[in-house]
Amino acid sequence: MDGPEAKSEFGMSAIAGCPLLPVPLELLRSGSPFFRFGKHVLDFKSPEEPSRYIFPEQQVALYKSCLRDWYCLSKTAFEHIDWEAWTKFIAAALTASCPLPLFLHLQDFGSLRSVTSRCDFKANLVRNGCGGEFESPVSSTQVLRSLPLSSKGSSPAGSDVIQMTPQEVTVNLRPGDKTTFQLQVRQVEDYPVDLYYLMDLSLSMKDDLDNIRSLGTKLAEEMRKLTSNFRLGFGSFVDKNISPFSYTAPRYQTNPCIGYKLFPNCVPSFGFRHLLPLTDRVDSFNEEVRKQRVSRNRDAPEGGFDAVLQAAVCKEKIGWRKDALHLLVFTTDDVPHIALDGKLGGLVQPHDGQCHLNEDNEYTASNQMDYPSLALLGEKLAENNINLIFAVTKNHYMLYKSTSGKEIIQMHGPGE
Ligand SMILES: [Ca+2]
Repeated sequence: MDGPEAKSEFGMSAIAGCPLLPVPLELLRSGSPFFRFGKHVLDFKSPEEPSRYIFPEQQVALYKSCLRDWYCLSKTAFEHIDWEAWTKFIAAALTASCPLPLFLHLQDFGSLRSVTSRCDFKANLVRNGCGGEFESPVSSTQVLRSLPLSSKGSSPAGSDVIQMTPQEVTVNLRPGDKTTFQLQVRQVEDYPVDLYYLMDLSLSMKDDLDNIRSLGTKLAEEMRKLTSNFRLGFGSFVDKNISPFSYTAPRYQTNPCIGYKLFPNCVPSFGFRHLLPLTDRVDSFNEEVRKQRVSRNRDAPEGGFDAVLQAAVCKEKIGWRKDALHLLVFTTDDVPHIALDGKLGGLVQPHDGQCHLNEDNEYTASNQMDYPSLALLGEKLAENNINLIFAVTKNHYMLYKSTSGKEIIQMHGPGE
């Protein structure tokens, strides 16, 4: 036998040879730093001084001298790094000192009769003679903020609506440990809901506009079943009013429908117009929708994502309330333009994700920046805590579903 097993067996047989020796023997697997050039380094924490290295014979003599004091202290893996000298020492110890106890690699705490690890279960440490203080941190859970649940969403103005308690918890866990704590969740009554309605006003939507004229009343009626704290806002979009997205010839400047027999009169194309900040006055919504007229533009995809981004980031203009549920309903009957489409019109500047509404609530960067990317849209919607709901025609249902993963409403109307 060779290697660690052989050494271990040798050590145990040495113990067995001493009838009064209840001695645990520990063979450490270390030591190369303490054995250099065939000599032992005892003061390895001091500056390098080869002249102080000792030969194996000196090391054996040193250890033998320890036996006179009943036990031998060793912090080096003597047996591991210099097996030959170690066997000489053991042999000498057995003949000269037996039945004196022999302790090797004694830790500097606890009973001198123990050889043990510093890191163990407390019961084991006590059993092995450790009588000092134990460092044994326990896992802890501390609730830092626990405001009571709100009963109603329409509680006093300025106070936060609380639907979950506690709000802040600190957990300190030892590795592998686990903990439990209680969470209470309650959906309050009358939770405030903001719904901003974003409408495609391209020509193909003219049939839908009639349906939408009564939408405000219907929405308010339905939402009132869920909450009495409901606000409704309204904005519209078409597409960028530059070529090739829209008709830009001088004759179309004021009426892009001119010469179009089916619908000869309409308003110029525009990127996005914020028409009604969120309000609890449903009649304002109906009135605003009633005033809207459709436009006409050239290509099938529309610029609605420009409008979605503005509705998301212009929170003060739109009037999103801090504690309300934010719903942004996006209606369209066609596919959207997305980032890089703007290059067709010479718009090479990517969207900067900022609000660009002027005093008249018109989107001013429409003809300066590209359409936003889906990634930018997702980022801004998440940042402003806005749930985007697509209300689209059946033929584009799958397209919008794949771009969002959010809720999709199929619109049913003429021309389907
Ligand atoms: Ca278009």
